[in-house]
Amino acid sequence: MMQETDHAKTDRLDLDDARPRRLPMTVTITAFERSPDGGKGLARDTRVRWALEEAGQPYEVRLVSFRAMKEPAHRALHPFGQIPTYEEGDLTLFETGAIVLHIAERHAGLLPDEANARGRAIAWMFAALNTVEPPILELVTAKLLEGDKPWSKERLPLVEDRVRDRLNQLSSRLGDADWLDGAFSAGDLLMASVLLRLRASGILDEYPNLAAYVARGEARPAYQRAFAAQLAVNAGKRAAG
Ligand SMILES: N[C@@H](CCC(=O)N[C@@H](CS)C(=O)NCC(=O)O)C(=O)O
Repeated sequence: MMQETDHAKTDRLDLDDARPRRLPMTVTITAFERSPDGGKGLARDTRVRWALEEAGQPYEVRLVSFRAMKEPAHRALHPFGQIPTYEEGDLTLFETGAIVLHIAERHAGLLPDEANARGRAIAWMFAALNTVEPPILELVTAKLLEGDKPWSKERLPLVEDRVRDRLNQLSSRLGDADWLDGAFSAGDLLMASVLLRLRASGILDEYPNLAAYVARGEARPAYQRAFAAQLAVNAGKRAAG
């Protein structure tokens, strides 16, 4: 066996010392200074907080007003002048799907290791945002922004039924499983976040397995921490916008 000389040992130590140290980078997200929901956790920063909590990653939050969100400094981070954004070193992201995927790809706990299972979990992320969320947002718009229109009463049942169509399909797929595809994943995190928006309408409760699925998501300690953090910002503040 070759003996390592003192000189070689010293060289290695020097090299080790010269190696750039990887300091953990601070993650900063943006959130409403005053959320329109008054802290019910429906603003989309909650999803990002939840993903970071699941991943065990610390983060900072920069609160922005509605006015500041539309100004050039924020638009440089988010082209559509919205929250949340995500900054980590020289990376800036917008869109909760992209942000949650970024977190999930870099940290354990949100995506399975096995390639096919990982692909399916990502498919559920897209399904949540691309297939299930749109009719739910349509319902929110119909109620909050169009409720006073003369045609609103006639349109609302159509919009509600489009939501029910999707929930019927989702409910059949979930069946009595705990999560959409095996263990909890970023797909479940986004799906539960999207479904949460329906609770006030009463429609979620028409699907006991989906209501229980959302409740399981909310019971996760990481969700509880995320919810509490956004509530701490919004509690007692008058909802604006
Ligand atoms: N598709 C975007 C939607 C972002 C979004 O709609 N953010 C809302 C808050 S939850 C917002 O900033 N609304 C204020 C506005 O659009 O002016 C995402 O998933 O990040």
